[in-house]
Amino acid sequence: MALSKVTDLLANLPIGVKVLGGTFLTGTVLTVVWRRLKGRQTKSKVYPPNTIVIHQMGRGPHVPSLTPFAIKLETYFRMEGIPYEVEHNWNRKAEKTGKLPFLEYNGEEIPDSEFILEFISKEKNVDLNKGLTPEQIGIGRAFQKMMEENTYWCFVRDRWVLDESSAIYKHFNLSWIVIYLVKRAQRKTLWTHGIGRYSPEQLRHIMSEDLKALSRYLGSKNFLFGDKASKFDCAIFGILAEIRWASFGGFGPVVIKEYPNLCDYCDRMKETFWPDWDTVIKPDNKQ
Ligand SMILES: N[C@@H](CCC(=O)N[C@@H](CS)C(=O)NCC(=O)O)C(=O)O
Repeated sequence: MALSKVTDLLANLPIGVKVLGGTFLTGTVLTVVWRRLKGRQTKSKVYPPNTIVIHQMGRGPHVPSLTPFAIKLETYFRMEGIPYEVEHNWNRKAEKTGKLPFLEYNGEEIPDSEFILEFISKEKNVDLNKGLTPEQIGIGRAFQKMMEENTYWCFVRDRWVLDESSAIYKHFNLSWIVIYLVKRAQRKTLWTHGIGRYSPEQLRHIMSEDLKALSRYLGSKNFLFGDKASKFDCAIFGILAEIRWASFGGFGPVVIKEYPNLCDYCDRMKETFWPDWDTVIKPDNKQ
């Protein structure tokens, strides 16, 4: 279409459509600029050598992070007594993957919670599978990946898309236009992934079946493999904590309550590794 035709078309649009379109465009441009500027703020910060810095979203509400992968990392570092710092900035994502969390270490950026753990294991000489048998490592990997690559997506759709009350968006006072745009983007991602193609009832069933498998394996044990928590518990706890405490208006909390041993397990992980949980989840708490 020739440029003159496009300008004619725009000029002939009703005034209401022009105002709405203009507001929408200005809002989008301002949001992008503001995010870029906010993202740059923490980039210039310099830390002492060998400091582990986890970049993630802000604290709370209900959980120390709205991303399960940051809860996984923090829980692991706490379990192993590895000191770390946290930086909270929704707008600064990993340069290579565009995701959160990511690690900053001596000026280097390492994205992805699992690769972060592998990196730290070499750097700090810790065995990620300490005390586990080869069979347990196999089982742990299978459960972790079920939770991170399947249950997680059920939870994402439940919290961000299916919840008709849009409770998470309202908590952050987001405008209807942001809610509309984020939900639309999420729907697209979830459809491409495949999980977005199930009915809400099927999705809930999938989540419940995953939790049932985990619940059956956990049985009456304290942690996945007995009395001592492992890296796998940290990853699984990250997802369960989000489902139980941070689904906002979603169905997650009702589904997990079908499995009392998983609820007890969440409480146990929280009490063991997060004695400061209640303080940490206060939104103004930065550490
Ligand atoms: N496999 C990654 C997953 C990270 C991930 O999916 N993070 C989400 C937040 S829970 C994210 O950054 N999403 C933003 C996006 O996809 O644009 C890990 O283990 O760190």
